[in-house]
Amino acid sequence: MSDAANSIVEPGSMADRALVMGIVNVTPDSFSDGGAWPDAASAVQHGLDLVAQGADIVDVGGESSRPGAVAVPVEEELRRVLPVIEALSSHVRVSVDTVKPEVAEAAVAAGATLINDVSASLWQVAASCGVGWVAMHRRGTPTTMQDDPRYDDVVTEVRDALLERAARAAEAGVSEIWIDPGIGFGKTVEHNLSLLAHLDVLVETGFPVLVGTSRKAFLGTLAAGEDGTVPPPTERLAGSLATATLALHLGAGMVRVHDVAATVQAARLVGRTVQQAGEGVQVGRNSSGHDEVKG
Ligand code: HH2
Repeated sequence: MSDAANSIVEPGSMADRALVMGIVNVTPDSFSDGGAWPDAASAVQHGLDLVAQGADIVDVGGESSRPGAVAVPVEEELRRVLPVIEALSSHVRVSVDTVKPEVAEAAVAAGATLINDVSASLWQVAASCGVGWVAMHRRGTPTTMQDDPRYDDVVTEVRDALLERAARAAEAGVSEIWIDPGIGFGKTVEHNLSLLAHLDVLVETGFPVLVGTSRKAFLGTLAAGEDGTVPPPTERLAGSLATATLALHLGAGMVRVHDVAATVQAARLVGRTVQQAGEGVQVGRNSSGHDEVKG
């Protein structure tokens, strides 16, 4: 594996633009691209295409987490993701999108250096494997999470839940910890918008922030025509780019997207704007930043 492909994001590192994570779903049922890359060869080619478009990391997943998704047995998830991770990890940094410790460990052995964990429960695996970890917030499981989600104060509750997990991971020795508000995971349209509008609250924790809005249902709802027609996931690029740009402007260090080329352009634009203002894009914030959190 090349050094570039293997690099861990250093705390406090600066860059010209924030990172773009390209999505490689090796699944038959993902909400926007299920079945598009059904075998390892086509999934690897898709990953290489995303790298050519400028992806900094590719996120390989073998189990959909969309609302109502059915869990996949470990063996099947391994069969889907391992050959893809093995092939891609010599070209680009690879994360594995899984909630199963067995899959995370095998993925790291195959070359992944970041565990993208929508259950925010695998920090011990990340610690023992010596890789980075993404803690994403969610309420419930894919089967139940959209059944009337309620919060008193969604921004504070999500921040506090993520900080609690991130602190445990830091104690366990994980040196690269990302936090992610989990847009669409047990959240209404209003919850998603509040989390985006107040993303600075997550950024201020000091942990680098990852945001995934790409093609999600709330963008379809907000873009519905007067006749109520909701654009399908593949026709939500405008909302995906608008929300990615908003998140980057508010300080997200990475966005997780399907449409890499367009998002890289948007990230460059935000990066240049921030530099024009005399600042820099801080990608890897101090990963022990929980010590600095106020309130
Ligand atoms: N969203 C999805 C999956 N994984 N990981 C993080 N960290 N943040 C997210 O917002 C996130 C995620 C859902 O998107 P997708 O992978 O396109 O769909 P599916 O879960 O149906 O495969």
